[in-house]
Formats: sequence, structure tokens, C-alpha cells
Amino acid sequence: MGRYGPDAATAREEMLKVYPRKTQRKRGKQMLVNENPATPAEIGANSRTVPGIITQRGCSYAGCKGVVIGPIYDILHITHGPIGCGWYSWLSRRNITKIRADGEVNFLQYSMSTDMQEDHIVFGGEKQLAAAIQEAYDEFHPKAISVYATCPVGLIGDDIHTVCRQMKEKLGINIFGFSCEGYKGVSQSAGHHIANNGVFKHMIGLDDSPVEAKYKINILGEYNIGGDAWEIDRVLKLCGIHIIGTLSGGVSYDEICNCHMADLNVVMCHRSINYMAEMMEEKFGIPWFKVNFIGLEGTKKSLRKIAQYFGDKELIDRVEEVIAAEMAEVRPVLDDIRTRTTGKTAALFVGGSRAHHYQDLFNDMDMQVIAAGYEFAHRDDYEGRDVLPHIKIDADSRNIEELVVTADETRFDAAKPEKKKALEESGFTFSDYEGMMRQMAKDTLVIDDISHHEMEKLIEMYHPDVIGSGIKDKYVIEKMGVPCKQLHSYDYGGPYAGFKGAANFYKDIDRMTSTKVWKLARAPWHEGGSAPAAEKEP
Ligand code: CFM
Ligand code: HCA
Repeated sequence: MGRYGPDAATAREEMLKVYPRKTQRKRGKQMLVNENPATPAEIGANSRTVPGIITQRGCSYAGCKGVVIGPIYDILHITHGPIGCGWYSWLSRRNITKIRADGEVNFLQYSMSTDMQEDHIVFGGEKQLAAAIQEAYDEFHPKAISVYATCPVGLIGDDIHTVCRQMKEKLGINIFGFSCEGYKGVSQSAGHHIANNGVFKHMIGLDDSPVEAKYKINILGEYNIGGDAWEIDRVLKLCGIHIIGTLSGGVSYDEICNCHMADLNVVMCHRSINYMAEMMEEKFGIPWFKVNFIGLEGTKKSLRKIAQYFGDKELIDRVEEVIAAEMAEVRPVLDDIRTRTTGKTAALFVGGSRAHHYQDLFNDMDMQVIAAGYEFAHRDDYEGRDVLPHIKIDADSRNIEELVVTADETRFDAAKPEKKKALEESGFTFSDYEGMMRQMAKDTLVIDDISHHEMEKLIEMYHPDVIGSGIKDKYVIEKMGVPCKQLHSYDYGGPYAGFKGAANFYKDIDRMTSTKVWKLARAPWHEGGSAPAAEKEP
């Protein structure tokens, strides 16, 4: 079982003391003791990482191409830039997909890049981009092509949007570009925003074909990591709820073009896609609220809320039947695992929503989350939605073209906002999401954009039974004798969403925290550790 360490304030001081005074002040704002969970303190989230500190963050290109748009499986994604960005984003995020109909294609296994060389940087790369689009079209004949600008493209000023427009006219398919140069904003969060704007501008609303289903929804911010979207789809299907588009896990171009036909948008990862939910409500009148299909409580609450939104007794009853049947399967797994996990400790440092969502799964197992934080989330993700009006300028909105969206009179469905109003008057809350700090225990540590130094100190002081994190720190954590569960890629396990996913998660965490192997690990930097012999020689 994890050792309990010093109180959170002492631990915070201990982590900060190595830094120069200016850095201490800045990091200090991003590291808080959660003294009043009901009224969380203001956290210095979404600010630039201090140069020299080792962060787990990614860049704007990663957030745009890698996260939000990359998973659309039947369009061609072309990285405009030197080969590195295309190479390192080649299948490295674990959004999986499968072809669902005859004649469909899946291009996700390809990595396409203009492979800019020095002469393109000096003389401009627009011709190279046009040639790449032509070549990709000739080879694959896709429905659409999207182009992503990398840092050097922004620095030399290639006009990717004009090239895309010209090629769109020439080839007669949808071609659009994203100015998601990696340096924009302070993290991948800027890339999410740029991606949302582009998807909205170039895809949403293109196909008005009616969808024959009684309850039609979209799931926004679900990327099918390890098959999560398939488990959510399975459960919703059992309830009789139809998903038009899952943005953007395992989604096709056509589904995105048609997804404005939904009655409701439910949002899993608010951080990456809140912009889209707002814009679809503005233009088409589609209401949205947040859901969480990670953890049993979250899954049950989300299903009930969707049923409540539609309000039909038939659906409400069906959802209860599905919950009862699914719980009967997962309950014995949890009861057994709890005998070994109760009282163990965890720390979670992940992205922009999972460090919050996964706390539900650890709560199910009676494990204590002693410290948590996001890599790039904003204040509202930590403190709760009602802080939003106080945030005047998002640091990451610099260099991001803001879309001014107005209602599309011919397609704005006034019945939907009216229904929303009536539901709100009857006590239904559309914006009741709490934020991470409200859900965390009093006096636990909240650390935004944790650095490697802080992570090492945290382990020395608390030695948690498991840490949920990503590839950039996984092996450092494990060399210190603590198992690390990657909550981005799930270490190639999963799904972890929904009921069956929860059971998978319990089993994986049980295995990781029950094995004795971690006590036997000797880090290479310790006497008798596993460093190669040559390195041990003087
Ligand atoms: Fe949303 Fe994500 Fe996340 Fe995210 Fe990501 Fe991801 Fe993540 Mo990695 S969209 S914020 S930018 S839930 S890729 S599927 S796992 S950091 S917590
Ligand atoms: C990204 C993608 C990433 C990285 C995962 C990690 C993902 O940020 O560009 O650091 O382990 O989920 O694949 O978040």
C-alpha cells in the first residue's frame, strides 16, 4: 500500500524550493492545495510553460491534426512541413477505427507529408503542397483532403488556404487547411480550437439527409481510444439511442457532414470540443450538456440524463433495464477487486479531461487520489463551469481565428431551444459540471502541467500505488518502483469506458497494484541497479 507522506502544503513547498524565485512564483500559482473543494481557489492554468522545465505537453499541431481531426478515417491528412511532424504523429495517438460498409476506405494507416526541404523553406513550399495534393488525389481519390501547417510553414508564410481553395476548385472535392503551426498558443489546446473552427466551417452542415431514428445524438469529444466509443455505442444501442456522429473517434467524413441532424449533443471531453458544441447550438439550435462514460457512476448518470432530456417513459424505463443488467455483470468483478484495492493510493496527471474522469474509476475501487492535474486544461476544467464568465481572455486564443457564428435561419430548429428552456425551468441542468477540484478530496494536491522534477519529488514523498500518466514520464516513474498506467493509450489495453470498460480497468489496476515486482526493481541510478556495465565503469 502506498505510503502517506507529508501534508500537501509541505509537499508543495518541497517541490517548489529548487526553482529560482520567479519560477517559484509562477509554478506556485499552478500548484494548489485543494483547501475548499466547494469553492476552489483560482489556478494558474493554461499559461506558458517556463523554458527549461520538462513538461508533458504537446503542441498546437498535435492538438489539431493528432487529436481532433486525425481520427476521421476516410479523408486524407497531409502534413505540410519537414518530415518530422508527419512521422512522429503517425499512428502515435491510439484512436482506432474499423471500416463499417462495403466500398469504404480507411486511410489512417498512411502518413502523408510534403517533406519540405531547405529550398522549399527558402523559396516557399506552396508549389510543393499543390503537387502533394494532386499526387495524393491521383493515388487515392478521397472524398476530402485536409492540410496541416507546421511551424516552418507559418514562419515562411506559405498561404496554405489559397492553395487548398485552388486545388478544391481544380479537383472538385472538399479540400481545406489548418493553420495549426505548433508554436501557436501554449499547448495542444490551441490546436483543438483551430480544429473545431475548421471542422465547423468546412464539414458540419454539408449534408441535410434525414436520419431515421427516434433518439438521435452526437457524442462530441470521444476519440475511441482503445475502443471506448464502441463500448459507449454498444450501451446506447441497447437503450435505443442512435449516434449520428462520434467526433471524432472512428468517424467518417459523411457522418460529420450529417451530424447537425441530431436532437442533442453530449460532450465527453469538454476541453477539446466545447467550441463545436457552442457553435452547433448557435447555428442549428442543438442543445448540449456534458457527460462522462468513464466510471460506473458517471455512466449511469449520463445515460439517465440523456433519457431525461428526451423525457419519454419508454426510454427512461429502457435505460434502467440496461443499467440493471450491466451492473449485475460488473458488480461481482468490482466487489472482488475492492478486497485488494481499498485504501490504496493513486496520482493522475493527464491531458485536459481524463485526470478528472478517471478519478471516478479509482473511487469505485475505494482508492484515494492523493494528487492530480491536467497538462493543458483551462481554469473552468479545474474550478467548474461557473468561473467561465470571469475569464476574459484565454491565453491560447492568440493567433486563433475566432468564428463569428449566427443562426442559420433555414435550418435553425427553434423547437430545440424552447425544449431546453422548458427543461431548465423544470430543474434540469445543462451546465452542471463540477470541475476537477470540486470533486477532489479536501487538502489534496492539484498540480497543473506537472514537471519531471515535481513528479520525482511527489513519488519520493508519497510513493503512490499507481500513477496514471503518459509516455513521456512512464518509464521514469516505473524506474522509481511505481507502476504507471498510461491513461492516453491505455498501454494498449481497454476499452475503459462504460460498464465493460470499467471491469477491464479494475482488473488492470488490480494486477498492477497487487504484483510484488515493483519492490524488486532497482533503478539504474542506484547501487546494483540495471545500468549497462559499460556505464558503471569509471
Ligand atoms: Fe480530451 Fe482526449 Fe483528454 Fe485531449 Fe489528448 Fe487524448 Fe488526453 Mo492524450 S482530447 S483532453 S488532447 S480526452 S490525446 S483522447 S489522452 S492528452 S486527457
Ligand atoms: C498528444 C497525444 C497524446 C500523447 C500521449 C502521451 C496521446 O498530446 O499529442 O504523452 O503519452 O494521447 O496520444 O496526448
